[in-house]
This record gives sequence, C-alpha cells and structure tokens, in this order.
Amino acid sequence: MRILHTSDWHLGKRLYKLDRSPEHELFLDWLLKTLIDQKVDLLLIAGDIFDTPTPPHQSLELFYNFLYRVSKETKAEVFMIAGNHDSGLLLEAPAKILEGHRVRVWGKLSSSISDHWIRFQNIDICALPFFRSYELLADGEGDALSAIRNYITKPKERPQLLMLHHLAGIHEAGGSEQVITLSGVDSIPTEDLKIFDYVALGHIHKPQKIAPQSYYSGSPLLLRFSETTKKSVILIEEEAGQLHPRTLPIPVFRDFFTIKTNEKEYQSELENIQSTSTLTPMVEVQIELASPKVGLIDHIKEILQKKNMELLSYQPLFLTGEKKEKRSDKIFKLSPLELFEEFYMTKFPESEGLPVDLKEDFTKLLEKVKDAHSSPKN
Ligand SMILES: [Mn+2]
Repeated sequence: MRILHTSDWHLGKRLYKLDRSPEHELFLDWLLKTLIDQKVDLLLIAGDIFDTPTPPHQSLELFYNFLYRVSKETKAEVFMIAGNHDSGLLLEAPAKILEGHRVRVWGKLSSSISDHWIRFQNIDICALPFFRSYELLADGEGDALSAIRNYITKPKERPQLLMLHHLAGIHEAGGSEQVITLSGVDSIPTEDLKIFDYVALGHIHKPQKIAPQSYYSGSPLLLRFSETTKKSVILIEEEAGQLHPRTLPIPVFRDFFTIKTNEKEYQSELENIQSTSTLTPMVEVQIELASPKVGLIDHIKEILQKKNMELLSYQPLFLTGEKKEKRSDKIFKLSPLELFEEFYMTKFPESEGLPVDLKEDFTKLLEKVKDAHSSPKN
C-alpha cells in the first residue's frame, strides 16, 4: 500500500505580478502521472491548498478538475485538511459530492474527536485541520496542548498516521509562512508524535524531517526568490505494518534567479545565467548603485529578453558615502512612511514611486495609530 504526502500547494498564489497557475498546472499534471506511475492508494494534502480563503475562480477550477481526474484516471483516494490560509468552510462545502469521488475533507475542527479518525486499509489515520484556540477550547478554559493530545490519542490497534497543519518540533522555516500561534500552542513537542508510524505535516514550506517518521513535505513551488531548497513530495510504502518514507523530487517548471550585482558586472552576470526550465525563467536583480541611473532597468530587461527571461523584481541598493549599507541595517533606520515606500517599490518595481493618494492615506493611518496609543482608554 502506498501513500503520497504533499502540502502547501497555495493555488492562486502570485509572486509580485507573476501568476503561478502555469506552474501549478504543470505540477498537477506531474502529480497525476506520479499517482498512476507509483500506484498510489492514498494522496494526502496537509493543508494550504489555496493561498487565500477566497481563491480566484480559476484556482477552484484547476483544483476540482484535478480531483475529478484523480477519481477518473487513478485508483487513489484523497484525504485533505484545511491549512491556515484556507477557508475550512469553503473546502467542506462540496464534501458530500467529493465523497462520491473518493475524496475526504476535514475543513474545521469537530467537537467530536472520532470525526477526525478514519481507517484506511490497515492504518488508522487522524486528520486534524488547522485550528484556532477558540475552536480547540470551547469554553476558553484549559490547556491547548492537552486538548490537542485528546484529539490525537487513540488506543493502538494497528499502525497510526497523523496528518496535521501545525508547527511541530524544531523546524526551519522557508520564509513564506504566516505565523500561526492562534492555536494556543507554539509548537507540538516531538514527544507527542512518537506513537505515530508516520506524521504528515503541513505549514512549513521547506521540506524536512523533524523527528523519526515525522516530515514536512514542503510546498511544491518556490514561493519566494529567497527559497533555494529543491522541492519534493514523500512516497510512503506500507509493508507488513511498517511505513517506509522516501522523497520524490518535483521537476522545476520555472527557474527563479536572484542576481546580486553592481554597475560594472551586471551585464556579464545576466548574460551568464543558464536555464533549461519549461516556463520563462524569472529574475530578481539586486544592484548596488552610487546614484539612480536612467535607462538601467530598460537595459537589464533588454539583456534578459534576448535570453527569453524576464525581470520580475528590481531592487537598487544605493551606496551611501564610503561604506555600503546592508539592506537589513538600512531597514531599521527608516521611518514607517519610508519603509512603506520601500515596500511599495519592491511590489511594483516599474512604478514611478508611491502614488500621492496612497501616501496621504498611509499618513492618515499612521496618525490614527499614534492617536490610539496616546489617548487614554476608559
Ligand atoms: Mn503554507
């Protein structure tokens, strides 16, 4: 029996202006083929299926067409849980129809613990969607960790697998995850995961093992330029009650390059980029400059265009005085408005700068915040 563990698809995600759906389409085609080739019996999606609680209609279509193809073209069943980015109610809305297609969904925490346990062949599976502390502790009383333990503990009659969208053990973040302490527990101790024969975790985007038999599969796509880890899914083979996981690498459908350069070297560095990815490679340029240089962006775009690549993010780093200032040091010296301007430029690198109306609105907002802090509350 074979199980495939995936998570954090983030359908509908954009990176700056780039729509990621072409990459998601290629990933789902690859996943469907993998389910067939590897004779997978059960596909796990450990949360953050969509990037937002109200995903674009195209993302919903992509997702449901994929589930339809899984039910028609493979023998696999699908178990999925909601992550902190998902709307549990949205995921559960078509639950009854999905059940007819061998798809099970856990969107919200049920007050009945047995709703979260399901038997699949000779394995007992506990599927726990992302939860907030008020869902876990109905009356707001008690200890969140003991409440979680109540959900994930069941007398052991056969191998047990836990699917969870939460922080567990000590992990290394990929940088694109939201903080989720809303559950009342910062991180579930690995001690509590020991009883399980496999723990399929979602939330952290960098694939990693955090304890024996406990894995974050990671997101199938890079969600930021700064992520450099190769992406993968985990194939778990069951043999005589033992679960053996192994990593299957996901092909790179689109390359993302960060080029840290300067005025002298940018041309040769850009010309040296090598890529064989199916989709147009995207480039982020961080360039050190003594002063703003007219026509530089156009020149960079021209070089990249000749290589069939695109400039997606442009970050000039201005050298002040003799010493160059690190970006991280610089950020701490900026006023909130300057920081907002900086943020705007990274979001819309081709714009002329922060529009006046946005600047006014932001300034008003700042004043409101200041007033709220200074006026005594009754
Ligand atoms: Mn995520």
